[in-house]
Amino acid sequence: MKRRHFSAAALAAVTFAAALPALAQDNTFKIGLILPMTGQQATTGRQIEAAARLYMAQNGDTVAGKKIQLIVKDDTSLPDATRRLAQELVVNDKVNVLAGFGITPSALATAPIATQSKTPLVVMAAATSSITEASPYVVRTSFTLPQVSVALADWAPKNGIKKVVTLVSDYGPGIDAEKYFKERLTFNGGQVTESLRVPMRNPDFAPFLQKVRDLKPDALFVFVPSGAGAAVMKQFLERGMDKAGIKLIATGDVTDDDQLNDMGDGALGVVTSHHYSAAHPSALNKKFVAAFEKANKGMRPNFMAVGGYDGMRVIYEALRTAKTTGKAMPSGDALLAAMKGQIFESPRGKMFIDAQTRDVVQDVYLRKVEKKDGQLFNVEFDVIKDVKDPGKTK
Ligand code: VNL
Repeated sequence: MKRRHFSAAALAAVTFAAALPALAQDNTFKIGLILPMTGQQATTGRQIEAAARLYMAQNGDTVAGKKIQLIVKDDTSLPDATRRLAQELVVNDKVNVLAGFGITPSALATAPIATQSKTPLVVMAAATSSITEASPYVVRTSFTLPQVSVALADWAPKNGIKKVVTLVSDYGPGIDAEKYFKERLTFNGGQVTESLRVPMRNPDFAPFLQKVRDLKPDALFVFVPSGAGAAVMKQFLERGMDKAGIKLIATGDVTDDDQLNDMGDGALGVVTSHHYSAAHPSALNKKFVAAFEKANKGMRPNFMAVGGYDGMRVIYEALRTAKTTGKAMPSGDALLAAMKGQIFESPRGKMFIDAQTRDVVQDVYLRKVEKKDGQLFNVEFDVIKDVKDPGKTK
């Protein structure tokens, strides 16, 4: 009798213990944040993780009665690892949202998992136009290369730049940048006299720049992913391209706020187009930059940080507004629906998630590198409002 009583209690204890994780899980909203924390794109991972943590520090970790858990995974900048980690996060951790994605191949490799598991996939960094078409569960908070490249191709011919050589990283975003820059420049009466592509992994810019020197265009247009800009700038200056009368124009990935201040005065005057500058003169951005620097030993936020910060905003707001029954966790479809059409002020300016394309619609700025209080910044001097991704076919 005594023994039976004991085992009943033990059984109850076991049952209770087994129920605990289930209860905890029911109330925990999990965000699987997959980033390149090491490898070639490590600066992108560092910026986005810092931004996501800042967003949580500022906005708390409870939304609509749910506890937010951020699970950060390092994909070492390799797409096979991204896909495997996403699979594990969905199957084992049962994450509610997948987020991050430092490079296009990582986002494309993971898109089918989002589709199969009906999990929203928030792209905070990668910027090839077609990514949003790889799965109906993709939502993007970064930018697209076509979006920013056409602005520069409109500016250039009005500013004495008619003949241009393009130099891009040889993969998705570079090919987008090359195509849309060339199309628009040609439409505007300019000419791309040569299109050069450099390998994405361990690029050596020297032989390409030598070729550009011989071709003597009015300007060299460059796209390289975040982290590679300083090397381009250094070699451009070392080869005396500027002194040979060749202007450097680029997407803002090159004069990346993560590296710009260490590029030296040779970077002064470089004109770029992009959606975010740490020098964007809004009250919200000043607050964002100050808080980010304070939380990260003075590290200046770049466009990757803003993609991560806004991505967290899109996820929090979706959880807050998604349709659910009672206290249940919203489904992936309900979250996705609540992400579509979000419109808000970002540190970059006004930002909008187009409900049809799930891509970001935003202002694109023309900027020039200038010195402010002894530091180099991308200072905005013109803006094109509400730019949709020109790469969308529908
Ligand atoms: C991509 C586009 C990556 C722009 C970047 O930095 C970037 C991409 C890592 O789509 O792979 O600046």
